[in-house]
Amino acid sequence: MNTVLVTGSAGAIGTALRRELPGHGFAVRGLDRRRAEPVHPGEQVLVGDVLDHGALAAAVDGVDAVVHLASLADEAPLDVILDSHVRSTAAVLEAARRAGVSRAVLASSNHAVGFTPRTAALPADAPPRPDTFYGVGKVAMEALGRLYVDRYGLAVACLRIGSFLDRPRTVRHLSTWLSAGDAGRLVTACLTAPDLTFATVWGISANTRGWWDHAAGRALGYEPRDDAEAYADEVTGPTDLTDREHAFVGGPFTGPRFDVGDAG
Ligand code: 15L
Repeated sequence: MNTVLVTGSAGAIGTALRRELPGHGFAVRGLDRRRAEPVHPGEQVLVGDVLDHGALAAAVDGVDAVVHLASLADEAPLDVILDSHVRSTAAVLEAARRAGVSRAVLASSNHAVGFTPRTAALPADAPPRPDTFYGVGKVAMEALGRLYVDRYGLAVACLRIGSFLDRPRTVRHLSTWLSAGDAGRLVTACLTAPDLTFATVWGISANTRGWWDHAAGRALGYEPRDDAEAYADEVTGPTDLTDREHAFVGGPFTGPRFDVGDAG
């Protein structure tokens, strides 16, 4: 069985992947600064920081692939973003390369392209248009992935994740939701696609109202099954498509609440 290192394994997506990936045939080794209860008997759970060279080197030793999730999931001052997204990704990719690990899946975000306006079937390789320092960090993360593909021949998939939640809470989430089951299917596709070199793929479910094109994910074998529409009666929020919630990929992150002046 292939073993996968999941960084940020105590977080929401990390916990979901620890649940889901064994059902897809992977043994998971988790690494997180916080101790997480194992969700499967015998699961390997390591406590450590990806910026701690020794802890990271021990964590990647002997694994077949890395899924790098460890990072903040929100806007923060630029210095914090540089550590959380840029230095951490550089450390993980370099540790993977040194350990002979040939494949990495990186948790990018829709906010790497958050200022992209609404259009029909937006491709997953839309060029960078970050909406925040957080989005800038994700652009840099993707660039580091590309560097390790071109310079060292790693296979790297960058997931431009939408809204990973147990269930959609707002009207925007009816387009952007990613379920836990689909997160497991998406990461499995990225870990197993035979022809992967470098790809950016949307991390969303098969949402009826989705406007981000699934083609790149499908090309890797991702077949999402869940649809946020099942929760449409429960959600609230603006419905006007000209509202920034819907007019841009990044929704609320494009608004004045996230002006970057004070965050630097
Ligand atoms: C993200 O990338 C964030 O981590 C999360 O907090 C949400 O803002 C999500 O995107 C989203 O766009 O809904």
